[in-house]
Amino acid sequence: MSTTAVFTVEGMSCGHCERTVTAGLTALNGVTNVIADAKSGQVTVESAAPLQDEQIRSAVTDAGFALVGRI
Ligand SMILES: [Cu+2]
Repeated sequence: MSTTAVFTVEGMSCGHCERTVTAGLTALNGVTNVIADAKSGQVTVESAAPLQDEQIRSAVTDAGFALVGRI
């Protein structure tokens, strides 16, 4: 069973930012799909099992952006 969670991320301004966030989150164990949208600041993360918000937060931080929260 897969899980989908949507987060707000601060600081994405273009397609490059979207790709950076997507790559960082895709690298997390269990993540099967990531959709990052700079315009809305929303990032949709699909995973095989629910992920801890802190895992998402550190991946987003490592990519150079700031996690605002889960929608
Ligand atoms: Cu950018």
